[in-house]
Amino acid sequence: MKKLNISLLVLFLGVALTAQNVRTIFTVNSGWEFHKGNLSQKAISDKETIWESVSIPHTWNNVDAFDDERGYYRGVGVYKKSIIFSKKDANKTILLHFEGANQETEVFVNGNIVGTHKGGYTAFSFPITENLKFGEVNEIVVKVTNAFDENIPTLTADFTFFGGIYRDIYIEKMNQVHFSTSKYAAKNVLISTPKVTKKNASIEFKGHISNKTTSIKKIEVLQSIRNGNKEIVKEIKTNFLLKPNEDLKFNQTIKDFKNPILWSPDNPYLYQVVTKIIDKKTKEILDESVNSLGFRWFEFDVDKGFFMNGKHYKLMGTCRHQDYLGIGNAVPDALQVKDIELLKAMGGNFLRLAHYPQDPVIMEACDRLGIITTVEIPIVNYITESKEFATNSIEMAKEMVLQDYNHPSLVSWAYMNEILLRPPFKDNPERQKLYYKSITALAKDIEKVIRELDPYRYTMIPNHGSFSRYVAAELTEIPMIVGWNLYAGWYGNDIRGFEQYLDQHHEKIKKPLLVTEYGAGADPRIRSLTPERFDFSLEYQVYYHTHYLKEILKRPFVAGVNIWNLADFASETRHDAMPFVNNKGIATLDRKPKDAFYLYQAFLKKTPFIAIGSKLWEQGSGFTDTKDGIVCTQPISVFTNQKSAVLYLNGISLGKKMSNEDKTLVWQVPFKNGKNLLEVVSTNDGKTIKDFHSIDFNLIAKNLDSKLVPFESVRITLGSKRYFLDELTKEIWLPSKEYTGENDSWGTIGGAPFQMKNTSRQNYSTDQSIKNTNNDPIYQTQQVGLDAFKLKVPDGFYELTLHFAELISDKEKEVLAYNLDANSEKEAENSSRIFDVLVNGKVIFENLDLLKEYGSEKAVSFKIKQLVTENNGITISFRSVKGEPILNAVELTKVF
Ligand code: GCB
Ligand code: CA
Repeated sequence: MKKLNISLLVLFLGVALTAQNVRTIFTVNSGWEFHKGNLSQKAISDKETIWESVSIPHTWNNVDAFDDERGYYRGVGVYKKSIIFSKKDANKTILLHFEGANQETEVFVNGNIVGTHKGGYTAFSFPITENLKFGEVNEIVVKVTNAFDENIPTLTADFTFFGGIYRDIYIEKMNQVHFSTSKYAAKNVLISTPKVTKKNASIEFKGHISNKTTSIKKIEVLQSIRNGNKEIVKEIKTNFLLKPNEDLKFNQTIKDFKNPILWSPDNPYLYQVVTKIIDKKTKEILDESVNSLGFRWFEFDVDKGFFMNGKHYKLMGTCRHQDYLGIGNAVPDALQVKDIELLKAMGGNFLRLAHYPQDPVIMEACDRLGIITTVEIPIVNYITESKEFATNSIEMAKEMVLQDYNHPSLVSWAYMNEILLRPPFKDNPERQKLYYKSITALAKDIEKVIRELDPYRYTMIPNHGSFSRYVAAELTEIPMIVGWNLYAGWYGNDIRGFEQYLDQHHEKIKKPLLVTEYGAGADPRIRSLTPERFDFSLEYQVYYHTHYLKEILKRPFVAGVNIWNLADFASETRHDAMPFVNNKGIATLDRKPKDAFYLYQAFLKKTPFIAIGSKLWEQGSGFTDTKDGIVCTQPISVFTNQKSAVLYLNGISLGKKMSNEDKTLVWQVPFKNGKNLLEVVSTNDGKTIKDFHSIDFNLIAKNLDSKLVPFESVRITLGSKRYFLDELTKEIWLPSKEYTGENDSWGTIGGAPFQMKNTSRQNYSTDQSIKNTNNDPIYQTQQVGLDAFKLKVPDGFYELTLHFAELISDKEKEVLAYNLDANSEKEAENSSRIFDVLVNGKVIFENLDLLKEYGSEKAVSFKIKQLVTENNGITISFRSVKGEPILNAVELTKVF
């Protein structure tokens, strides 16, 4: 016991002694003050200036990127902070390291500029020693701007450019002799494994050592490799002589690392490399660097796909954006890592860090969990044909490679996403040719730089589905892998266009293929029993991915795929069902799985898996199957990789189903009013797995005055086939139908669903968000030119709410007016409509002119109290004064 204590004491002392000397690294995230807007040096120190106290990670767009208004603040924000360094630090080299700030940054220490950085997604470090006062208070000021800059990628894109210091800030204190990394904020030791086999591996270590002293230093660089049990398995050391003020480039190699335990998605085995600079004279450790190391070899084959360590892997995964519900891109590390765990839980083994390098914790998690990765610089959609733009792009490429160089999970670098999506100079072919030339030239330059820095990985360009354009611009020629972002069945009408595209590539381009994006939008609040393109239902997303998955798995030449996207993400330019959000995630903005996520689990997971779908909805609603029925039958999907399963409703079996090629079992479930408990059980080879889901069902009688299911309330969206869940009230809005005559109890009479001109979006055609509501989908569809809407409810006192929104925008009206064919003239006239609304024959609104009174794309609701007597029910009728009347939604509640 005593002996142990002494040895422990010695151990602690030992640690304490070395720890004093080597580099210390810590975050300086706390205690910042922030001012939105630019400030002069004078205003920064002015007592009148108003500051808000914040901590890093921080963005100034977490609110305005999600609010009801278009646009978000793109400009300067100023951060400042006091910091004290002890006098003992005076002989150190001190770096300020930023993991990322969007997108241009200037850093000042005590009023002096210490560095500037361009680009929102890569790290940067500035030495600040010379500007510090030791033993006194220092002031750090950081100015960041996310304003548009034509010379900095990204210029435009389908995601929000949240501004601010949104990743960690670190201080690094080191000795005068140290690994120098401030250039490109590179990894302090670059480690590669040029040759790996099962029997033997070679390892290369590269870096720079700086001697900031005025004397010659004799040093030793020691590389110690520890295995997973943290036992030293290999060491090498090399002596170097450092002249005063020298920045020495070093290079060490191990040629015979015997029987390496290989890194792979199945077994992501990591070694640990500790590199030390040791003073030969004093034996003092001057600097220390820690890195992980994984041994693997890999290859992309044109016909057979991806191989790692000789084994075939179909790379199945997603892309990822870095933002999160309510906090934008200022996401704490712990939450970021959960994304990689989510991908792993999906059964994924592949991640495309699109469209930019991400927080270091992401790739660290991928190394640890066995997720293969690609990463890219954020050139998206357009380039600027300037020297600065090219230089900034190249600098970013260098930063990316030198910062992410050591990750065993990383197999390819990428750049230029969909660069020919909307090439400018449409009306000037000669000019456009020059633009194309600039793109090709820039691609070649970036390709060259990346290959020189890292000859051990692949390169890739992700294109959109416009085959010949990219071939003509040589963009399928320049990189080693061709990526395609394919959306047949979403943007493109015919879903089979997907497999045709794949086969076309395989036939014509002799390069490995990755499907770098594919996806369909699904608003978690929308479901449909008749899913169709652009309805944004969870069900259409499942349909789309089922088709794609099967086609992908059939084709070995498809090396890998990345679903667009792991989760929904902020995109300020989008106005779909959920404004300012791209809903192609297979998880929500706060990472709740959508049904498509379970589909992937069923296809990809190797362990027994079963899940009941529609989990995002704990509510259900619908009309009884028959007039005097007491149940409503609706389908429930179960996703499983098992051979069969039985579904129970409130303990009663609904029968056994055998698995099929879609790995989706569908039961027709007779829901009753109130709680419905679903339990699915699968027993195969003696093993049982289960899943549960409880649905609170709001049953409405088909015959609205049924005695068996008394009427309480109903909510109907017109011109729509979707079910919509209001997340606040938990009420469900049901699709509309036509009133078919005396035997029917409710529906529309006359008119047709709204249909926007000049769009491929079919029924769900407004790509406009609706102001003054969070429930845009209720207002985005409507019945146009209707005569009436009938609800034959029993006698009583009711509250009736009519919901309107003029969907023809002012912009649309202009287009129509200029388009002088007969039809559009009629259309333009229709767009300014005036009508009367009557309830049970009584005029409620006379000459209602929504456009004039409220403007277009505004949610307009009217509540009306209505007494119903003598079995008359409620009839809302419309009388045109000018143009066609409209109605978007109806809500009816019985008061008593
Ligand atoms: C793409 C883009 C991506 C978009 C996506 C979409 O091809 O690369 O940035 O978000 O399509 O959803 O339209
Ligand atoms: Ca971080």
